[in-house]
Amino acid sequence: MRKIVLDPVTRLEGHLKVEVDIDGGKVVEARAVGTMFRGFETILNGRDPRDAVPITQRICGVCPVSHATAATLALEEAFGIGQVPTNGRLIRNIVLGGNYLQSHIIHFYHLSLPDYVKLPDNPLFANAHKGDMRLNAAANQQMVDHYFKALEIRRKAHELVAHFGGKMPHQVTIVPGGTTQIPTQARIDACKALLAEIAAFVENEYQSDVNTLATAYSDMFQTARGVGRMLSYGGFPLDDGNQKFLFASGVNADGVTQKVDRARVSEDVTYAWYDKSAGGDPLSSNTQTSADKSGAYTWVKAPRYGDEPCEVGPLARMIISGYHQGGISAMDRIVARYTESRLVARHLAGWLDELTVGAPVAVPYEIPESGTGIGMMEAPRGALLHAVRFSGMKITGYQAVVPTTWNASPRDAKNVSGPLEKALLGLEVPDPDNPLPVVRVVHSFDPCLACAVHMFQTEPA
Ligand code: NFE
Ligand code: MG
Repeated sequence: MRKIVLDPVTRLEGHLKVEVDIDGGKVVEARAVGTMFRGFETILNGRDPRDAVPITQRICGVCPVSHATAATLALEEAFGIGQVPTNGRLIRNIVLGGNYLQSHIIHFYHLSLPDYVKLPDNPLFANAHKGDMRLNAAANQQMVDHYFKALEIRRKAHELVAHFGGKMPHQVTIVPGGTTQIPTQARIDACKALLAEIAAFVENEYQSDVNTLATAYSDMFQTARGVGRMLSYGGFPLDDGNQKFLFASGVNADGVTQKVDRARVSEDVTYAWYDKSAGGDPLSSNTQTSADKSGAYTWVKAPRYGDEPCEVGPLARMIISGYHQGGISAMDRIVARYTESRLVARHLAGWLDELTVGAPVAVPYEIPESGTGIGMMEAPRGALLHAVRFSGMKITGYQAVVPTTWNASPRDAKNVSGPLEKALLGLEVPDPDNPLPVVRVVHSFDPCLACAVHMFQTEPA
């Protein structure tokens, strides 16, 4: 038996530690460990409910749009705001869509490719992985060229977002009632020009690079199935009445999709460093820590639907929406992220066309003295829920149940693992001195621990 500790295992986004025990060339035990406590939910207590929109964005520099949106939706429910104007809906889709594209491009090219491609002999890549790099020299070089081009394209996606959302990573225009940015023809034209370049990259380079990777590493279609239960809250409204969404909502297992009942979403804290009161329904739970709790091993709570762990993210969305032909595996996650990027790029063009120059983007509203609300949406990494309660115009409780919290969830009261832990169990690791297969599986989920643990503690827990 050999214990391997990868810490951190994520390239950019936060601090995920993964521990695996390997016996007979296979993973027999896996633990996903969130090593940071951040306490955003605690920071919100006592503040004006509207502060949730700017403050929760700071949870993460990769997906601030999603936290702004989820907070906004939660407040809209609490404030009794119904429909936002067409322009408001479209601008939210455009800002989120641009953010999806930058997020998926950075995942494929900058967070994943280094697991599969030999990077240049350059001090920047001095710690790159070795071994099992299967592409021939020409294919490898093309991927490396696209690694650098993707940095440019990703910058353009940020620019697109900035036109209607504000400069990344601070989206200042998403507010309860709609948005604050009234469309001008100049901004629409600028976004269209940026989108043309981004979409061409997605349809050409990204598509062919995903195919190349999927062909060379086709065995990755047989690995890392995880829990097999997929969850999506639904994303990108296509009409003003919120009847039609680009991504459907649903819970899917064994080929059957059921409607999502938000009352069934809860968090378990049996193995997380929190007090019992921090578990349960996000509308009534809290973020009370318990750093000395025996048996606990992570700052990540364990979200459950009913009693079940669920995988969230592009693969879940593509399966539930009927866009994914394959199965559930590490490579299916990479392919689904591409499928989704193409869909979003194509729809972005339509949303830009649908905007009406000068037309309203928001509706006025009154703020009640007290209330509760839940906002549910799809962030690039999956299903995101914010729950707010306030009275006397002060927040009395705020909970965020975040995509990576679902995917990197620890065991629950029934000792059942979350998707990432489960995906690692049974994985073949022929050379324990080079646990590259483990890294590939972890990265297929595109984990973001900044989001998942949403105060940095300078002393070890
Ligand atoms: Ni920090 Fe995030 C996304 C959210 S994931 S990237 O997408 O919400 O846990
Ligand atoms: Mg939380």
